[in-house]
Amino acid sequence: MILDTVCRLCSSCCPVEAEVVDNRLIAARRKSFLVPEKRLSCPKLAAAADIVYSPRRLTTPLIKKDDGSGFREAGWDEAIDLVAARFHRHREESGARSVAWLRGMAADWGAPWDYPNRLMNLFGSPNTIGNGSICFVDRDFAHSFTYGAMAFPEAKNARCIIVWGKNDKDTALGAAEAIHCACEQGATLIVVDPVQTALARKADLWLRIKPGHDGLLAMAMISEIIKEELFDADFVRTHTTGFEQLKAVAARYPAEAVAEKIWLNVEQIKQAARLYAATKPGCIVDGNGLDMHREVFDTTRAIAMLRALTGNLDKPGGDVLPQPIPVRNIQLKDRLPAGAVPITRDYPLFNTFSETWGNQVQGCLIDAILEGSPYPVNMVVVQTGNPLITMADSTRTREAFAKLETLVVIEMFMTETAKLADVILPAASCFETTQLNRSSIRNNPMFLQNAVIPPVGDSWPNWQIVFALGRRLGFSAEFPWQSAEEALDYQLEPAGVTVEKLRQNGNGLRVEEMRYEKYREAPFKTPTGKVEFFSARLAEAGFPGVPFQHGLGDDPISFADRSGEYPMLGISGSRDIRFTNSQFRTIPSLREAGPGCVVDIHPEDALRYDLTEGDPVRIESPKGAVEMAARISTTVRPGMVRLAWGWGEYDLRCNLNALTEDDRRSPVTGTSTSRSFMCRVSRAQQR
Ligand SMILES: Nc1nc2c(c(=O)[nH]1)N[C@H]1C(S)=C(S)[C@@H](COP(=O)(O)OP(=O)(O)OC[C@H]3O[C@@H](n4cnc5c(=O)[nH]c(N)nc54)[C@H](O)[C@@H]3O)O[C@H]1N2
Ligand SMILES: Nc1nc2c(c(=O)[nH]1)N[C@H]1C(S)=C(S)[C@@H](COP(=O)(O)OP(=O)(O)OC[C@H]3O[C@@H](n4cnc5c(=O)[nH]c(N)nc54)[C@H](O)[C@@H]3O)O[C@H]1N2
Ligand code: SF4
Ligand SMILES: [Mo]
Repeated sequence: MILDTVCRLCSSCCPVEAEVVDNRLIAARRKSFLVPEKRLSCPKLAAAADIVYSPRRLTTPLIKKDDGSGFREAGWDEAIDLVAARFHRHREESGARSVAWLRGMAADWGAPWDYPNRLMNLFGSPNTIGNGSICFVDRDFAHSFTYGAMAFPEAKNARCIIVWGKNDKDTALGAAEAIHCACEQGATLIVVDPVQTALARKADLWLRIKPGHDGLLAMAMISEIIKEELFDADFVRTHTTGFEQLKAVAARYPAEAVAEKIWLNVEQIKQAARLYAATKPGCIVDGNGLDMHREVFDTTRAIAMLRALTGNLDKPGGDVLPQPIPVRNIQLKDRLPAGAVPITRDYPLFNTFSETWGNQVQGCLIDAILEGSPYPVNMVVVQTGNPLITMADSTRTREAFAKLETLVVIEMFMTETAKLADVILPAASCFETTQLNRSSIRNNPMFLQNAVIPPVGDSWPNWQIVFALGRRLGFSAEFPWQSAEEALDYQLEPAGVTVEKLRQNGNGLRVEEMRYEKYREAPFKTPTGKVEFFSARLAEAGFPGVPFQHGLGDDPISFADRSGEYPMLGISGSRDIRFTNSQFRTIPSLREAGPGCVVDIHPEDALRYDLTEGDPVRIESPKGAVEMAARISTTVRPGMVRLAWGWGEYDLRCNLNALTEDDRRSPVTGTSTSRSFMCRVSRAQQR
C-alpha cells in the first residue's frame, strides 16, 4: 500500500509516499516538483525503516529504580500517575511555576505546539519553553518586526538568489531543489558563508564572511544600494517608514569601512549589492548560520530590510509573505493565573511578538535550576529534545539537569538526557503519528503527517501522552479528544478544513489561492502598517530602532577577547545529510555510509600543528575539550576550524557543546553565541 504522509525526521517536513505492507513501513520516497531523475534523495528517509524498527527504540515506559541502579519497566497507568503526582507535589511545595516543560525540535512547531502549552497553562505554570532563540524563531522575530511576518524565498522563480548562512543541500532538500532549478534557468547565485559549501563552489559570487559578522555586510550592502540609488523608490516611498533614519545609519557602514573587519574586499561587497539590487526578482534564503550569534536579531533585520529596499517583498521570485491557515489557538493562555511571570521574563518582546510561540530562551531554564534566577525550577518535562547535547555549555547544562528533583523525558531512544530521567515515556516516531506541522499552517498548501503504521511496541504518539497527562492532572474537560483527528478537527475548524479532507488531498490542499503584493490590499502587520526601517517599539524598549545604530556590540564570537591562548576560530557546522542534530548515529546503515566525527582544518594549519588526515585532534575552549578526527580541507580558511555537529550523543568526546558558552546572550532574543568560538587545537593521544 502506498500512503501519503510527511517525513518529520528533520525539520524540513518533506511530503512523502510511504510504502506499507502488513502494517509495516517498507520504504518512503520524497515527492517533488522535479522529475524523478532530478530529485534529491535523502539518506535519512532511505533509512526510515531502520530508524523506526531500530532495536534501540524505547518501547515501554521506564521508571528509575529507588536505589538509582537503572530503570524498571512500567505500564502507562503507573508512569502517568507518577508524573502527575510529581506535578502536584512540586506545585504544593514551590508553586506551579517550579515545573517547566522544555520542547526540542523533533515534534514540530505546528499544531502539536499548542498541546503542552495548553496543559501547562491549565496547570498554572508559564514555563513552556522552546529552543527558538537558537533556531529560527529569532529570525522570525526579526522578519516580523520589519514587515509583520516571516517571509519565505520563492527561489524557484528568482533571477537572483542570495543564500545567506544556509546549506539546503544537506539540510532542506525541497529548498535545495528550488535553488538548483533556478540556477539551471540562469539565475545569479550569491552565497554568504565562511565555508566553501557545495553551493558556494557553484555560486557566481561567494562571500567568505567572518563568522558572526553578517550584520555589517548587510549594512554595507544597504549603504551601497542607497548611495547608488539602486533601491525601489516607489516601494520605499509608499510602503515603508524610517528610510531617512536607515540611510543615516547605513552611511556609517560603507563597504570601505567594513570590508577588512569582515574578511571581504570592498569590490565583492559592492558587487553583491549591485547584483542583488539590479537582478529582479531576487530572494534571500536566510538560515541557521545567522542564528546562535549574539547579533542575530539586528543582522536578520538588516537582511529583511534589503528585501524591502529592493522592492522584492511579496513578489513572484522574491520573498513572499505567507498566507497563514487560520487555525484555532488552543493554548488557553487566559487560564494562567494573572501576573504569572515566566523564567524568560528578561525577554518580553521576544516572548510576546507572536501569538503562539511563547517562551523560547532555553538558557533561562538552566539559570532557574542552578541559580534560582529569577526563581527555582525543580521539575522539567523534556519532550522531543536532547538538551544535554544540544544546548550551549554542556557542562553547565548537565549540572542543571542532574540537580533537578524530577526529570521526565518523552523520547524514542535512551539519550544522554533520558539517562538522567526519573520517568521515561516512550514516544512513537513520525510515521506512527498524525499531526499537522508548522510548514502546513504557516502557508498553503497544507499536507497532513499521517500515522501510516501503528506505534512500535507500547510507545505512544506525543499527542496521546500530553492528552493523557492532561486528563490525569484533572483537565478532562479541556482534553476531551481521544484521537489526533478529533483535536485537529477542532483546531482546524476556523479554516473550514478537516483531517478527512486533508487525507483526501495527499498532494496538498490550498485553503486560499496564492496572492502577491498583498500589502496593496491590507497593511503590513506592524504598528505603522508599513515596512519599518525604524522601529519605535524597539527604540522605546531601549534597543536600536535601526539595526546597528549603536554599532556592533563587542566581538560576536565567543571567547574572542581571550588573548593568544585560544588563537583558532572554531565554528559549529557541517550538519551531515545522514543525521539530524544529535540523532541517528546508532543506525548502522547511516553511520557507516560516510565519515565519522571530523574537524575540518586547512592544510597550512595541519602543517603547523603536525596533523595528517584522520589524526585525532584535541580542540579546547575555556569551557572544555573535544576530540575529533582531522579532515584536511581548503573549505575552511587558515586560522579557522569547522567542527562536525551533533556527535556528542554517540560519543561524548565529540560533544561540540562542551566548547560553547551561554554566558553572553543577545539582549533581545537571549540567543547564545554557540555558533562560533575561539579555541586551540593540538594532536590528541591516539585513541
Ligand atoms: N553548538 C550547536 N548547538 C546547537 C546547534 C548547532 O548547530 N550547534 N543546533 C541548534 C538547533 S538549530 C536546534 S533546533 C537544536 C536541536 O536540539 P534538539 O531538539 O535537542 O535536537 P535533536 O538532537 O534533534 O533531539 C531530538 C530528540 O527527539 C527525539 N525524537 C525524535 N522524534 C520524536 C518524536 O516524535 N517524539 C519524541 N518525543 N521524541 C522524538 C530524538 O530521539 C532526539 O533525541 O540544537 C541546537 N544546538
Ligand atoms: N541533515 C540535517 N538536516 C537538518 C538538520 C540536521 O542536523 N541535519 N537540522 C535541522 C535544523 S534543527 C535546522 S535549524 C536546519 C538548519 O539548516 P541550515 O539553516 O542550512 O543551517 P546550518 O547547516 O547549520 O548552517 C548553514 C550554513 O551556515 C554557515 N555558517 C556558519 N556560521 C556562519 C556565519 O556566521 N555566517 C554565515 N553567513 N554563515 C555561517 C555554515 O557554514 C553552513 O554552511 O536544518 C534542519 N535540517
Ligand atoms: S530532508 Fe530527509 S529527513 Fe528531512 S524531512 Fe525531508 S526526507 Fe525527511
Ligand atoms: Mo534548528
